[in-house]
Amino acid sequence: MLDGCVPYPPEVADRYTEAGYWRGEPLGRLLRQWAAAHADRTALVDGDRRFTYAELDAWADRLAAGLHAQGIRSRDRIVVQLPNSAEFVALCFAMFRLGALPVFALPAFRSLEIRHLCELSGAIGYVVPDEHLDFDYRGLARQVVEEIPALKHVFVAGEGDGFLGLAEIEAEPVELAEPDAHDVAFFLLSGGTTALPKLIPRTHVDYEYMTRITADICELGPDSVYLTVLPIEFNFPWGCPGVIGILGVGGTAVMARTPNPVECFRLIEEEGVTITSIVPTIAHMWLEATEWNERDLSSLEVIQIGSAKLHRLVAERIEPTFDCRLQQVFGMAEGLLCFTRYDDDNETIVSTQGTAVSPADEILVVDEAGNPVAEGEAGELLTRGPYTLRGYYNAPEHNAKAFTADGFYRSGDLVRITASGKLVVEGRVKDVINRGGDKISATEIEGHITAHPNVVQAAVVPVPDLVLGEKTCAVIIAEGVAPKLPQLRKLLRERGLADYKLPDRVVVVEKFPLTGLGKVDKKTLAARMAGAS
Ligand code: J2J
Repeated sequence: MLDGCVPYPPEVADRYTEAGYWRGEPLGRLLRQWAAAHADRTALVDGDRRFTYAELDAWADRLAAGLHAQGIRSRDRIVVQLPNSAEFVALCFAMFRLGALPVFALPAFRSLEIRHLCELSGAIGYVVPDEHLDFDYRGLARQVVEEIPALKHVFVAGEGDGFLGLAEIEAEPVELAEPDAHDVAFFLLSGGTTALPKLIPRTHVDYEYMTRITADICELGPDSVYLTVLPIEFNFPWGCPGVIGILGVGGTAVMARTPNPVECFRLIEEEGVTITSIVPTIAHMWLEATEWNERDLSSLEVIQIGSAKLHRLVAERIEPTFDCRLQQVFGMAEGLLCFTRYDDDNETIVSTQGTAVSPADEILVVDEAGNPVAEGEAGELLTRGPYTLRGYYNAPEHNAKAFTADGFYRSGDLVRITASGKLVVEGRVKDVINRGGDKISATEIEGHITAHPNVVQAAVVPVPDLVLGEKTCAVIIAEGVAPKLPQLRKLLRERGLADYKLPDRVVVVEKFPLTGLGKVDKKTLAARMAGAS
């Protein structure tokens, strides 16, 4: 395995292989098999463009040869920041064939996050669109390239304008050595428990298993049509079962550029979408939109909702409004997925996050001392299994805290298991704000806010919000004139932060409540802020 990754212990890996979970085939080879089985079926729909499996397969070969000709080799890291698009899929499979490693960056990321990802991954390349949602990514790339000398290659999906366009590098397919299926295929990002995101190495075998088992639970087949609504770099739309899961059964993945119901409902009607995955905030927006949007959504069979707590009242409206099933999903880029099942009773579907997708997933619910809680009590969720990581990339010190000695990942989520064995998310112990499914590290934002000359101390806490679930409240102790919200937002934006991380509220206080250990008591502070709005 790539240096800096923590492999599964050999006896565990053997067990997963013997049980048939891990099949030992790299993702690049799998696309070839899917293309052989479904050559003329539509694999991808992106705007006016449609790609058959044979076309996608050939495209990935030409791109792999092109990257190789540019000097990209096996295990080279490339930060990929593309909108939902056919290019993203073709490029990833090209890199899988080459053994080069995509590092997934959200389109919302700006210079600070991209710089961090490049440095952390040791990337030699960066792929951007020319423009997306009125933002000039080539400008961002120019800025990043200047600051990161190791970044030797920038490729642009669209007009290169000084950089190489992805279409320009395509070349006649060449013979390439296949990567080891047990090695890393790509890197996902952690949801911000630390000041800056950590890299999650996902292997070919673990990811293929996860997509296969979830496609099976969702009963996907060649006639299934998946609508990619969330950013494709996010684990949920990419592989739960998402784009890879649908390709594995010969179905079609349709790309939406935004979650806007005007765009998404049109695509559902025109393409006969059967399944999609969204976050509660989008579910809320779509429910409202059904009141005025008259598109025919009757092809929808299931809507998966996850990434943040789904309010029961919203959950109850999904099936009657869309005349399709609701599937609650509790997941994490680190691995473990829990789904409600189609044959669960209605109460289970609206009020729980279901059960783990693999029989080999191991779940522990523990108290602060690390001991299992009494049945039905809430505690921290610990997990390990055939598609859950054993360590973040190049992070030995953090890994020592984030994993138990026997390889369980400490999720930072507070959960309880009901009498019938279903998981319910109760809250979390990690210092994260879950803003409509976007995870924001409180520590990261506090660090940037205290860069303001008049801020002595800052504590960032979540406050409840009807639409987003949670919003970000910055509580500050100031010296002299305290900055107002617009000033703080401007400061953070100038420091290169993504927009979704900017605080929604700022409150000035004289002092913070403290815990017995003298640390800021964030629970009490959050409760005060929730009451103060
Ligand atoms: C409450 N909190 C939830 C839920 C995730 C599928 C679905 C989601 C993610 C994801 C994902 C939740 N209710 N139903 O990767 O493949 C919070 C938890 C969790 C964190 C993980 C997938 N579903 N969460 O959200 O890595 O706090 O992955 O630990 O972005 O989201 O965030 P992330």
